[in-house]
Amino acid sequence: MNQLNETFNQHIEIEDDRTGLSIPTLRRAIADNLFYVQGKFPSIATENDYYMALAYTVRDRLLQRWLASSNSYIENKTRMVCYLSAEFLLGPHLGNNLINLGIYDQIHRAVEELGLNLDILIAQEEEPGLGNGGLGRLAACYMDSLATLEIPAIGYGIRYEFGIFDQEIRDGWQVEITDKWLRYGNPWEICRPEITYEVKLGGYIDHYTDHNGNYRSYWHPDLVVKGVAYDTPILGYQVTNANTLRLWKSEAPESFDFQAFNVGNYYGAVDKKIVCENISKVLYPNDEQFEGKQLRLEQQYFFVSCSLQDMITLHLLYGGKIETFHEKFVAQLNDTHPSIGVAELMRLLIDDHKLNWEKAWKITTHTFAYTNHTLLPEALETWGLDLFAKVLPRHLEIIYEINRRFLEEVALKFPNNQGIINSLSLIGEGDRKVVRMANLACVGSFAINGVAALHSQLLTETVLHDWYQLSPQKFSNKTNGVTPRRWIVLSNPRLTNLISLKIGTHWIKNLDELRKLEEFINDDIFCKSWRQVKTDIKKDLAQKVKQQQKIILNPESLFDIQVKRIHEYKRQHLNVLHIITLYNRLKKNPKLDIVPRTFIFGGKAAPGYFMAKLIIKLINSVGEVVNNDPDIHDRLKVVFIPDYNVTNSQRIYPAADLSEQISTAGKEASGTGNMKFSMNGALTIGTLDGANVEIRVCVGEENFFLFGLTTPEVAQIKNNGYNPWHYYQNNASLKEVIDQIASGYFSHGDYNLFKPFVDSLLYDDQYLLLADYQSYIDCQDRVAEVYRNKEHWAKMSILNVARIGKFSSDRSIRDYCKDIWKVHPHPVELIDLCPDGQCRLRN
Ligand code: 26W
Repeated sequence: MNQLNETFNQHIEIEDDRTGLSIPTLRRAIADNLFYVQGKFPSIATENDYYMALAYTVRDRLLQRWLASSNSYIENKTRMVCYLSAEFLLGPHLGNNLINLGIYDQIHRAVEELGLNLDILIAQEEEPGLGNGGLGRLAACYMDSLATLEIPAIGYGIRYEFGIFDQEIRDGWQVEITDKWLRYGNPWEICRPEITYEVKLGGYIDHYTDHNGNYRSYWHPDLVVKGVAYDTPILGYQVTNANTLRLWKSEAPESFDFQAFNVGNYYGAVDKKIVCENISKVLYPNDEQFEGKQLRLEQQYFFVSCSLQDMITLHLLYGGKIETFHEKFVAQLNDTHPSIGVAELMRLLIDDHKLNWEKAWKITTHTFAYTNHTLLPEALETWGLDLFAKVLPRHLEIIYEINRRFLEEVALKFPNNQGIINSLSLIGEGDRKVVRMANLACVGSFAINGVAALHSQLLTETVLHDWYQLSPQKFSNKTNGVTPRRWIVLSNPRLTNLISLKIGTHWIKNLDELRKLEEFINDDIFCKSWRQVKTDIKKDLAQKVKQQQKIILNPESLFDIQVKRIHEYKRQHLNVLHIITLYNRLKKNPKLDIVPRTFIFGGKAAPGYFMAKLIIKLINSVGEVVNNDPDIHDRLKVVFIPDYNVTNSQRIYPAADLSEQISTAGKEASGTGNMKFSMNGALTIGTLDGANVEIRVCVGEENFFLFGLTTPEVAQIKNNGYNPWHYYQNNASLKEVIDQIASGYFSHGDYNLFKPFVDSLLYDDQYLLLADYQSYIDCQDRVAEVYRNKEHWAKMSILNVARIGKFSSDRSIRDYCKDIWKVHPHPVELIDLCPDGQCRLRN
């Protein structure tokens, strides 16, 4: 801190201290921001003050690039990708921005010279957890790749005041704590109070004929809410392009204050204000489980309406005609959550911009493309008709009209086929009438894709089979990817350095170049360094676990990790069955020579998902017994790392030897954690599910531990009347494990605690754990044998990294650009926003 004082007294030859990248300038800028933004003297500044000062320093550099980008996109009237997503699970910005700006080392030095520690400052940032899991994190990776590939793009979503809950573990159970991520302010966002749109809700529709004789509708809403734009610049890696993530916050329109004053019902008006503000208040924490809540429908409509109004405003502002909207904008629907956009764009075009139906429909169906992210039937969004009519009366009319015209066409193409009409209808007519959002997305989109080869194929065979019959040309596969900037460079600097020493740094932008590592597979020194890197990272994680949970881990043991949302289809409990199997082997034969293993779990359960919460309790209960049994002698350890999020995951993926990707075949659409593990040199034990299939082909079958039933085998076993009892009765070690859980062995004798769990396995077992048990155990035994040969394991690990290039989100985004979006890179040049250093004096 004294050093900071000294810095102030130094005379610095000024580069512009808001854009300059030299170490003295950065140092000066940090000090400056501490004074003028945080309003603190170094002597009383907290770590958070320093973090904020640093964040503003980095933000200034971002803004220069962001303004240049927006300016250039507008001037050149470039075609834009709009990524519509109810979730963006960004993770902390600071480290990532330092990497993408290419100033990590400079900042490290500058901060050090100020007597501070960069790691500590980076750790101050509360991550924006505006997503549940895979879908939200994918959106964040795609934003990084879009900017890196210099594609003009806007991400549109919701600025939840409370993101995904923080998880604590008490007595082995999950406890949810509100995520107050905005508590200390958010230096990465820029509020745009002038960019607002009104969104109507509820009420009724009037019909009339206008003076040109056109039949028209007028919507009298119950409630009008205002959406305010909050922008976050997303900078690409080593480029000038910085795109916008625009998130909407809901507020009451100004008129409320006025009404309150006039009407005298102050409290009544304030109530309404709260209703408005509630819309963007909290992220729904359900993953893959649809819940037909009114507020959720309002959230979806709110952000989609603001976003489409914004796109139209931008288009008209820069001289576009409404008729050419779809030529300048393409809107990707990230699952069905934003699919109300199809009806909303029709409404905006017809009611507000006075286009006729045919023109509006042409524009709409040339604007949207839809990505499906799940096959689980319980995740499919269908809104009860009553609720839908109450919240969105005008949209229901529009949906009926879309449906009427559409089903006429279907009937022409498939005469006398009521079956296909029923399945394609936008309205489900079961015991309960519903609006089917997937069907709305399909009819309104020119392209439909799944997120891994197997998933895309299953879509055409199952949930979207009839859509595929109708319009096969709309369908394609776009296998997911993840950004190597966050998931290797930022989270694994040791591995990054080792790789870059051998093959340079181009791989960071062109991940296929990792292939050059294959050359060094027989270089003993390299292989040794590779192992050393992994061990060092495992030591770091062990240190952290010791600090936080007082559990001692052996960094020489096999780190066997499963981190992801807790869900029965992901089968964390199959992993537990294996742990208990090993435990029992050791109990029977304490001298048995087994490969020591550390089992690490992490993940949140949806708060209302009882079985998922019970699985967390089971993991912790088994851990308590195994970790403290003297017979085990530290050869097995079980750890549940609480509050799995982006920040924690960046420490976890690099430390893995073994990646658990063990979902029931046909259930995991893609998975993206599987890619992150493999990129960091973990080997995978997995089923033929989601992107595992493609990962295995790329890294080579001999470098992947495959087990379990295939998708067709799962279907067959179910068709034949699956009987979990049969497996239980005929497999002694399986029976022992289940009996043990049932007996209260892991619950201090309480045999009721895990009864629902045991019953669900024995009498239902939807996800075929018992059918896959032996195959999994045998495969795990193979894993252990291979791990004994550390040299061989290291080679397999290197090959996994060398061959993982396909799973960069850069590749995914290139595929979307070429096949679906038809957009091209638009490189931006850095312009001097302050020529002659005068910008702060100019008005
Ligand atoms: C309405 C409740 C709800 C909420 C979220 C239903 C469905 C979702 C998401 C679509 C679930 C999700 O995140 N799916 C995951 O998407 C990832 C990115 O494509 C895939 O890698 C995962 O396999 C898939 O489970």
